[in-house]
Amino acid sequence: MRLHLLLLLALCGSGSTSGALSYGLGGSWRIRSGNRSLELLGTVPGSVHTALFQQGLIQDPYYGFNDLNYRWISLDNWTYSKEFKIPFDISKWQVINLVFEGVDTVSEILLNNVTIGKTDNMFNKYIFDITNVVRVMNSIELRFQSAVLYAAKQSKAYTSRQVPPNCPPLVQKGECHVNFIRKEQCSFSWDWGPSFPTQGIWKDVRIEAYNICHLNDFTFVPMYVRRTQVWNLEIQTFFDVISPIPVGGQVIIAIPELKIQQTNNITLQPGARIVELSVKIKKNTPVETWWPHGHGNQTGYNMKILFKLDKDLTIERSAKVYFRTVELMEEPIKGSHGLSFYFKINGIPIFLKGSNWIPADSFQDRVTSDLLRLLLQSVVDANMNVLRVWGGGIYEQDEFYELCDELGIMVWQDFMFACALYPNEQGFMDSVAAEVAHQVRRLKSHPSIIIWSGNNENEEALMMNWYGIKLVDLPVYIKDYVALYVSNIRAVVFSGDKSRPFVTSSPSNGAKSVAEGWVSQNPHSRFFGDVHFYDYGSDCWNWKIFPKARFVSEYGYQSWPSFSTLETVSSEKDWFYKSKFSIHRQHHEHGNYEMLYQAGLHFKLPQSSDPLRTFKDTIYITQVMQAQCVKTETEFYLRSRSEIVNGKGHTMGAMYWQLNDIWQAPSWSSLEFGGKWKMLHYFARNFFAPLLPVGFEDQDIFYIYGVSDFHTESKVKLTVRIHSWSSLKPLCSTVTNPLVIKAGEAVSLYKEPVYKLLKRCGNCTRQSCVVSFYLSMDRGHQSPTNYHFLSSLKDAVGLLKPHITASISQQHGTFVFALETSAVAPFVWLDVGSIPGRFSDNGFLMTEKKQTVLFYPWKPTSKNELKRSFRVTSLTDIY
Ligand code: BMA
Repeated sequence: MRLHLLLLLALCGSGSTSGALSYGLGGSWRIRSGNRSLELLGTVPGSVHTALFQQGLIQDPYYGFNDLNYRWISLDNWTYSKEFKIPFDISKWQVINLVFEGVDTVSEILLNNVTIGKTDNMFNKYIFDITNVVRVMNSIELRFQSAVLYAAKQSKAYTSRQVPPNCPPLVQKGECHVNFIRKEQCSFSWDWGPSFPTQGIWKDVRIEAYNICHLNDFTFVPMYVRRTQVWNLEIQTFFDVISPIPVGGQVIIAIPELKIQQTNNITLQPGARIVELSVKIKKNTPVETWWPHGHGNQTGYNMKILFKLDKDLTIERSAKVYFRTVELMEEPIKGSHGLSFYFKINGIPIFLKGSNWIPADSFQDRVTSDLLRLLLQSVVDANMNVLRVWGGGIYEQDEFYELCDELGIMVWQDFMFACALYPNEQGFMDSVAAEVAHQVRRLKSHPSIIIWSGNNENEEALMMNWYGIKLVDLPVYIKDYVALYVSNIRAVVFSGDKSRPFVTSSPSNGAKSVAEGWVSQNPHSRFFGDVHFYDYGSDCWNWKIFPKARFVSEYGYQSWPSFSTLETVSSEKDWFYKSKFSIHRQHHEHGNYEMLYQAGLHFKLPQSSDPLRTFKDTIYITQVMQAQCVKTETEFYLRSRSEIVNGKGHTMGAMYWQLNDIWQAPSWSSLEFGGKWKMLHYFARNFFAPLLPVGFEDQDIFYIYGVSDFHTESKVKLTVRIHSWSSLKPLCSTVTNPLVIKAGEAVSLYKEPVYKLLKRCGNCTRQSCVVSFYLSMDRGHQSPTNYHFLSSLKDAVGLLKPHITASISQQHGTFVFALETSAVAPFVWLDVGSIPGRFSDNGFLMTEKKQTVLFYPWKPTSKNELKRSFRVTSLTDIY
């Protein structure tokens, strides 16, 4: 019996494969608990939890405290089984394989009572040769072991040394030893997520039958040869040739839009064969490159590849090819020690703006195409161009990357290792090697992926000694680290894909970490590589607390999701900030306290006598705080891109933690579970705009920088206005002469001592006034209007309680909210409860009497429905 671990690529597209048959085994399966007390039907792909829920045997696992109530599910050993009839004549096929795209996680697989294989890595693909076992009528069984019990057993059996952390912090209410199992690391709980260590067949399963030979995988990477200015499309095809004699024939590769048609003769020798093909695209061919969102189009070309082989065997595949180059630039910087750390796409330096992606659900079978599209569309709608697929989750499904290709979202792809040390025994290492080879082969044809990264924060964990390892033991742990991420993962990556950069960890010092033996004494150096930065204790309105680093791949603040999202998993008794429920959903130590502490630095905290009102107002103020904190921090990074101060700066990436949520709970996300935009996401849409004015103070001098992502120089005029909190008429307004912002730069456009500014605008004080400003360009392009607070809003003088009304009308698929306010209103928040959709802007500072905002529904709705759910809140409403 043969066992292949790393075959096939799902990008293959829609090609027909004569000479081979594929028969899906998804759909309905039987599931039973260890002692057979529970037997039910479940869907494949899926998990035991979803099956139990669908059959009405448990409640919504996300409701209330059900993560704890249902712990028994993951401690049991479940069995999946099915009877099936083969719908073709098995005697006509030389090889019949059983193919699992993904098994979660530890199982023994029996076909007709014969063990055909075992699985222990949910990120692997498993192919079992069942030619000698399969019959017309079959029974298949997958006997799962509890992932939690398996991990504990593995950890116990590993006697060479401790592999910390043993267990997550208690506040996470999670399971232990997740680093001993190749499974979604956050499924044992995280500081934003519940513990649901699932079991099941989580991806497609099918039977494949073939004669002569079979094309398992097909990958392609366009490489640009700068010297000759020619694109070279490198294609790899992976065959299983079962014919005892060589198979000859031709391969025809066609990209009609580029007028390419190339024919090669090939001979496939018996065995597992990789055929490498190369298509040289002539210098004068008008190839349009793929660009990140905001920098150009995402042009792709349809490609067909057709094998015409002996004995009339034809194999055809089609795919979309995108052309782009990526370079990670680590070079000396004038005026600084250290190295740069930034990306060039198609030769142009690109500031990476975006966020970090976590799994969109604990139960992956619930992550539909619609949900993925909605979340990823929200990424580009917020003017982001990058996501990091974070190493504590999963390698995402194919559709995720296809959408990123299509939308122009660059992907920083971690390998799935996070916040832990890992064992180094051979079995584990082999499993990882197979996993990495499979994932690289599956994903490498996507232009969206611009970098591979070995792990999340494990260099930092080791070198900053998170786990209290004795100094004498450090060398052996470093040796393990290098063995896993360098000798193993990095080597496997480069043997499969040399077209993009690899870093061992995020954060790391990049080339400097390499030079220091792959681990740096201080992995979050401001002078090298990327950094992660969190500080909940300092005042986030003070930009001086933030690192002027080369690249910031994680930073953030928590907030609570909206009431309409929480309402679906809680009841009235839960609706106050210190309820058992509110404490239970918070997985970050002191998180609920920290949010109020940070909010309290600049805002009055809610004080209504109605507890429900106070709860809703508290949710609101945490969102205001988060949005304002992340705005201040991001703007600092954005404006640091073109300058070096004391050797620091040249910042070229700002990716806040975290984009999305796995359930309904407080977290760092800007999108709630299900996709509703928090205030932060609306803010991101503004602060990531391609043209942005950034205001800040240094030693009582007020500055405005202009930040541009355009590829050409911009001539802009800057309008600066001072408003009194107590009046809807600006106190004064100035417009500058045209100023120049060079392509892709941040430059100081305006500078004035605060006292002068206030004096100029008569009777103004820091407490009574606020500054707003925007940039305008010749052909009507205008930046978002930004603002700068001159004092904490809890000290603001003259703020009135505004009366804000909205009249709603419908224009085709969109709804127009015509707003009118009686007074200046900060942080105006429009909410339509659980009606899916988003506004064109939200959480804004309203300084004019009238403002029009659009609502884009994600599902059909009506004016009346919107009217019924609509609520507007602004800052003083909570006082
Ligand atoms: C970083 C991430 C995650 C975590 C986040 C917030 O360390 O990599 O592990 O969820 O911070 O604490």
